[in-house]
Amino acid sequence: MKRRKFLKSSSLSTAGILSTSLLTACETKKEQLPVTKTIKPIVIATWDVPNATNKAWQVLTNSGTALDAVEQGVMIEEADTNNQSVGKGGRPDRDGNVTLDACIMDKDSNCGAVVYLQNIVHPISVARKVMEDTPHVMLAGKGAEQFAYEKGFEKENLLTEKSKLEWLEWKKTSQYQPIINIENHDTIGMLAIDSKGDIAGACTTSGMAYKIGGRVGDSPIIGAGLFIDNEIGGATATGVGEEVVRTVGSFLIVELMRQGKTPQEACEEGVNRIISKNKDKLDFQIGFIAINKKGETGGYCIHPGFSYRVYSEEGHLNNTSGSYIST
Ligand code: SD4
Repeated sequence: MKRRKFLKSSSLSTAGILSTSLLTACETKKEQLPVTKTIKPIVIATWDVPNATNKAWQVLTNSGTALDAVEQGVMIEEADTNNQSVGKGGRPDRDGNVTLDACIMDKDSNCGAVVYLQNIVHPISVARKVMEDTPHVMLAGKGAEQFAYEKGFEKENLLTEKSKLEWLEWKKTSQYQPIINIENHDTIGMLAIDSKGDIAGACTTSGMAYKIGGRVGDSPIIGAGLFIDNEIGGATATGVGEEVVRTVGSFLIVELMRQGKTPQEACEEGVNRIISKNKDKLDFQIGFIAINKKGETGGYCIHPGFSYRVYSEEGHLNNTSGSYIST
């Protein structure tokens, strides 16, 4: 009896020790394992572009990558002739030529861009081909157009009747002077996080209306119109590109987030940097949006009237209030 009792109690205590030590080991192991966070996809875009963010959201919720989401999202605006700042239907330069700029950047800091591209509806997809199929980052003008045809893109007239008539009207009074103005807003910059937590961005525009032929803005310039660092976040810009280029705006905003600022704080500081360089002539529009690795977003603009769309599990939000300053 005594022996049995002894064996039983010793086996129980051994089991106890074992289970305790196993438990401790498990707990220790659990502590050492990386915390598995639920990653929530999210997309954010400049201006009120629900069709574009809807498209990107569909891609993200069907397990698509952030890169596919931003490309397919902005393609909606490129094809929409009612949007006169992007793609087909974009306002022409002062000679009546529609010239498009776009860039794209992925989670591995690969990037591609096209500038001064004519006759192609989807510059963003040509930019992606530059990124994926060439050793280069940027193709311009005729070279970019030729490359697009080689990749199977079709030639199309981008100047719609509406944009043509407006341009003809403009010519009557403009004395051929490009206007640095706020009339041409709707350039689309889009940032997304996919279900793996990876970030990508795209930016596409027909640029400033009635610009001098050959002019290129910030939108296709990596660091200015768009920048992604998959460890930190992403930012993209809309508005007068010359001002964004002068401060390398999107790169600046990502670096400010790296230093600990929230996307909102970083966008505000990016805009304030531009204001500080233009104290006496704030007659132009600049807006930035940003996202960080946690999925927090922000946006800020020099002038009222700026908005940006966010689509996440929490729904579809059009942010307008508190995202701008009046000058
Ligand atoms: C550009 N940033 O070409 C573009 C124009 C723009 O809303 O964003 N318009 O300078």
